[in-house]
Amino acid sequence: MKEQPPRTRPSSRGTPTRSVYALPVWIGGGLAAAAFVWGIGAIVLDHAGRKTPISTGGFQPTAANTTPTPAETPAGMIWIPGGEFSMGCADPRGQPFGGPDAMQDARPIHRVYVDGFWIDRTEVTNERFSEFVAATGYVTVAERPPRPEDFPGAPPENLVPGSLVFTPPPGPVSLANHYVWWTYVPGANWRHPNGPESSIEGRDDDAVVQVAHEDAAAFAAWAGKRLPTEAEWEFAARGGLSGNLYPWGNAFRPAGRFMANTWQGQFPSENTASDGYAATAPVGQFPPNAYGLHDMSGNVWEWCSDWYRPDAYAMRHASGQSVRNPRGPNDSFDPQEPHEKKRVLRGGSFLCTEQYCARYIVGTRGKAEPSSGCSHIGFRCVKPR
Ligand SMILES: [Ca+2]
Ligand SMILES: [Ca+2]
Repeated sequence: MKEQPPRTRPSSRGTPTRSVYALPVWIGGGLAAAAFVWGIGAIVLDHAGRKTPISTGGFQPTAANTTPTPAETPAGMIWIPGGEFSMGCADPRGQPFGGPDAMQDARPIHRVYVDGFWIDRTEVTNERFSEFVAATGYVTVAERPPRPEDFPGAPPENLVPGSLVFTPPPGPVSLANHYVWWTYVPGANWRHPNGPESSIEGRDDDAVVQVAHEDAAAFAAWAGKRLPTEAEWEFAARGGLSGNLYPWGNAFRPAGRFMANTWQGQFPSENTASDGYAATAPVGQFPPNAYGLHDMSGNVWEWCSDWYRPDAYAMRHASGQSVRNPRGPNDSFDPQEPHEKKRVLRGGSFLCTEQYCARYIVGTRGKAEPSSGCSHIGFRCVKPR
């Protein structure tokens, strides 16, 4: 982290929804799990329309398409062949680095088919986002004054542009209340990720953060791309493997090597940065997966196009919905914050640790209120053939 902005408890500000409700990541857990009964032995349509029974436990090998790789590859992108794979995550509790959460929203594990696509080799960088802003004059959500109609009852003095910044407490705290380490900071935006005093100068290659979902989608449209579906993202992240815990395999630190920018030390007060980075890293500092993609675990969370529901996978099966190129549910529901719509995030961030989040595990799912930028949320794009 760079300099710390003044601490302001969002909940004490009578604040915009962004500050009060939009905190995206991992509030203890358990509530969502308790709210749903998970289907076992459901029927799923495969990509040929055949009904096949699924098991909640089983991963089957990835069957990548064998169609030829397109001759022309857009700059900075990698061709992902697509095919059929097992999507989801087994309960990681008890695994080394598996964390405290059952990850119920990532089950049942089920077969999904995606067409081939190109995907960015890395997260979108500050430099690339700067090019977009210079070319279009685009103003991100965090730079716009919050509209009174979006935050009824908020005092006008609170409707100031800003965004959510990780602000570590000085000592150990209960992990039950994430407001302790998140602060709505006026003036925080992609150019000033930790507040007005911070800067991205000299950080051209860092992943851009403080981008809302619509900001990421606007960048993608400008670049002739789009945000990935959750299924595309997971297919790419698995790198052709099946059931792997991480994009590179099953050992969190093979031969002691750090493979991703995550958190070391006691969360959230002690960040030892043993992996070399206390906050965002320049993209591509850690080894790629077998498809050549960097930072599919850690560094920054990545927006996907799907609405978030914890029962999205279960609903897909219960309805017999095709699992060919799934685009997610038609609406959002998060029982932890029922009044907020959420979009899917993937991959975890530099704040993820086995003490709290563990969503660097490849099949796990994140979520955030789409108007909320955060100091640990970024994105990458895909491009269909
Ligand atoms: Ca780190
Ligand atoms: Ca990432």
